[in-house]
Parts: sequence; C-alpha cells; structure tokens
Amino acid sequence: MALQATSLLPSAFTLPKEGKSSASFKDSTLFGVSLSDHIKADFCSARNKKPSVGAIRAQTAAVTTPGITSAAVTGKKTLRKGNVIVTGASSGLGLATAKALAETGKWHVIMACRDFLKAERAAKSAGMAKENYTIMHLDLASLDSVRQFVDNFRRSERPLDVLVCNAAVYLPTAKEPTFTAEGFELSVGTNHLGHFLLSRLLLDDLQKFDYPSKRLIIVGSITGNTNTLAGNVPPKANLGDLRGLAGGLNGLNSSSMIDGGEFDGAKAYKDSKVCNMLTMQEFHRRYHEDTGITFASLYPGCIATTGLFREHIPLFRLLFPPFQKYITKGFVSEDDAGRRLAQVVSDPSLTKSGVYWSWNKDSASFENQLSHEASDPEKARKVWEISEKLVGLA
Ligand code: NDP
Ligand code: PMR
Repeated sequence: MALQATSLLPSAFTLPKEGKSSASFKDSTLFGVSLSDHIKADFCSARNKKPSVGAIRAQTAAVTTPGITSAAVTGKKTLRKGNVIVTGASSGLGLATAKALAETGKWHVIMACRDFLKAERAAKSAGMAKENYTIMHLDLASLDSVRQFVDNFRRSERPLDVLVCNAAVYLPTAKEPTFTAEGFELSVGTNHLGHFLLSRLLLDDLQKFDYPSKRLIIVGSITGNTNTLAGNVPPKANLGDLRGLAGGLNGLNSSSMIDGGEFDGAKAYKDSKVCNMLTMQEFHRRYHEDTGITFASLYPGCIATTGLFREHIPLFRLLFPPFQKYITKGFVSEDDAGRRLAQVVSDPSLTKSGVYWSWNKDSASFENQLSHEASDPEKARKVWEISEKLVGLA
C-alpha cells in the first residue's frame, strides 16, 4: 500500500527510514507548496515526541481508561447528564465528537452551528437520538450572532459544563481577503475572534453550575506549531509584532494579516490556530486556579477527509488523504478524531489544565510541546488584550 501511495508523489520527496525522525526535501511543489532543502523537524510530532514523565502517566491512564464511558469523575456521585456546547458540529470533527458524546447517553450536546438545516440533517444521518442534542444557531463570523447565541443559550436555562471551540474556516486559495460582519479578516475573525468572545462570555456560565469537571477546550493544530515538520510547510504561522491584529485586520487602514503582511489565506488559518492555542493558555493562567475549570487544546491528528479542505484545489483534495494515510501516517478518521476530542471533553484522567493534547500511533493521549511562539506567555497576553478590545470587551 505504501508503495502505491508513494507513486502518487514526486520523487523529490524522500521518505525517512523506519525509526528516523527527520525527512529531507529537494525543492518540491508538492500540493502547490515549495519546500526548501533539509527542513529538519519531527516528521510527525505526535508519533515521535518523547513524552515527559508526567505525560507518560497521562498516556498510561488514557490507554487503560475507556475514553468516554464515564461522564462524571470517578469517586463522585454520578449526576445529571453533562451539557456540552460544540461549535461547528454540522460536519467533520465537530459532528463526530457530538456523535461520540451523544452515544454515551451521558451528554446532551448543544450543536452550535451557522446552518441549522445542515446540522439537523447531519445529526440525523449520524444516528443521534433526538433527546441527546439541541441545535442552536451560531455564526462565529458575526459578533452580534455570538452575543445572540449566548442570550439564547441562557434563556434555555440549561447548565453549561463544557464548551468546545471547534468550528473553523480555511481559505488557502483565496487571492483577496474576505471579512466578517465586523470587518475582520474571515479566518482569524471566525476561528479566533468569534471563539474568543464566545468563550469569554460563557466563562461566567461555566462557573455557575456544579459539575465534577468543567472544561473549556479550543481545537488547535500541528500546522500552527513550527516545532514540527507540518508546521514548517510554507507559509509558516507567525504573528510577528501583532501590528495587523492591533489595527483590526480590516485590510483598509491596517493589514488583514496579524503580522501586518500581505494577505495569505493559508497563513491566516495557521495564525488563527496559534491564537487558539495561546488563548487556551492565557485562560489557564488567568482563571484555572480560581475557577477549577480545565482549559485544554489539542491536535486530534490529520483528518484529511473533512470539509475543512473544501476550498482547496481538487487535486489536493484527491491526494491529501492518501498522502496523510500512507506517507506521513498522520491520518486519522473523522470517527477516531471525534472519539479523541470526546475523550478531552469527558475522560476523568484528562483533567489537567493548560495542556495541548496529542495522540501517538497507538491512539494514546499525551501532553505535547507547543512551538516557541504558540507557548509564549507575553504574546498570549498581548493577543488576549488586543482581542478583548476588538470584540468590545475592553
Ligand atoms: P469542517 O469544515 O468539517 O468543520 C468545520 C465546522 O465549522 C463546520 O461545521 C462549519 O460549518 C463550521 N463553521 C465554519 N464557519 C463557521 C461560522 N462562521 N460559524 C459557525 N460555524 C462555522 O472541518 P474540520 O472538522 O476538519 O475542522 C474542525 C476543527 O478541527 C477546526 O478547528 C480545525 O482547525 C481543526 N483541525 C482540523 C484538522 C484536519 O485535519 N481536518 C487538523 C487539525 C485541526 P458548516 O458545516 O456550516 O460549513
Ligand atoms: Mg501537511 C508528519 C507530517 C505531516 C503532518 C502530520 C501534516 C498534517 N502534514 C505533514 C507533512 C506535510 N504536509 C508535508 C511534508 C507537506 C509538503 C509536501 C505537507 C503539505 C501540506 C499542505 C499543502 N500539509 C497540509 C497542507 C494543507 O493545505 C493543510 C493545511 O496546512 O491546512 C492548514 C495541511 C495539513 N497537514 C497536516 C494537517 C493536519 C493539515 C491540515 C489541517 C490543519 O492543520 O488544521
């Protein structure tokens, strides 16, 4: 199988030998990107990173604990169903997570989606039982919609136990920037700023109710982490001095890119993922101790078949899944990725806060290392402060 898949790729790509952790490249235009010689990084950080001692413990626990079979933390009384909001639950990872949680019968999933009918059809075709989910409208590309969603949710009088910020857009082929209702570049506006406002507002709600383990989870990605091979595929994430973000990303009197550079849709997505991972850590620093809420991020693996790549060229969409399956071996199915995220939502052994979870080839979770930029506390603080101004919280 590996040989067949290899024949799909230009000969410029050299596979690492078994057990080696680096790959070398001649200049290549594989998937429309040009790579320079000898990028040295982990070939697949999730497979090769040696977890710390603490991480090994977490890993062992995750292997031996059935992922999502227990909604309540062991040792405490099993209580009511948990309530979890999952943004972007109408497809891909969000839908698979909603399904995995609903199936346990221990969770009620609030599917926060911009397309109500699509979400309803998706929930039905995933076989989710009606009593296990509610669909509520949320368009993250509009801050009014985010506030409206929070109002509607509060009116439902449902307790909130876990919030999962999962939705995202990826616009790698866009030549010009497009914008959210408030005029922020669409990828950062949706993936970061929409979620930033949502999670800041819902933090109050998370604190209100009694539940054994309350969590706020923001989906990150390997491609925003430049300490990995995937994160070194150009264009690389780089927030620079944040001058574009500070200017409002409007493409008029400020750049549409966080670092103030020329618009690049792929970079904007990766930058937005860095903001997601920084936001999670800033939440942890500011609120974990006082609230006991677990703040976490994760890279669920490369789910190469999802709608995230809908804007990419057809050839990419054709070759990307086999490339990830047989060459990088970073591929994970939507169902498996959904089970991983569901584990971060509900597994009693994954309560540690401030962690960026990844999975190794045996599908055991471990605490992964973030890149220098994605773990820079000063940058996290600045992104937080600028973002609160942009979304009207400061
Ligand atoms: P999908 O495109 O399948 O899912 C994205 C979801 O986000 C969809 O439900 C989409 O809604 C929703 N969405 C997009 N824009 C908005 C908006 N303005 N308001 C509300 N919802 C919106 O992609 P994935 O499942 O792959 O992506 C899910 C998460 O996983 C993302 O955060 C992504 O960054 C992350 N990720 C994905 C990886 C992968 O390999 N696929 C790898 C690493 C991380 P609609 O159905 O209406 O379009
Ligand atoms: Mg990448 C171990 C190697 C690895 C992994 C785990 C990923 C994940 N990718 C890897 C390697 C490579 N990719 C290499 C060597 C190349 C050059 C041939 C490559 C290219 C590539 C492209 C063009 N990869 C991509 C793209 C995208 O457009 C995707 C992207 O960046 O979306 C933002 C992508 C991805 N690779 C991944 C993952 C998980 C993605 C997409 C999703 C994401 O980060 O959210």
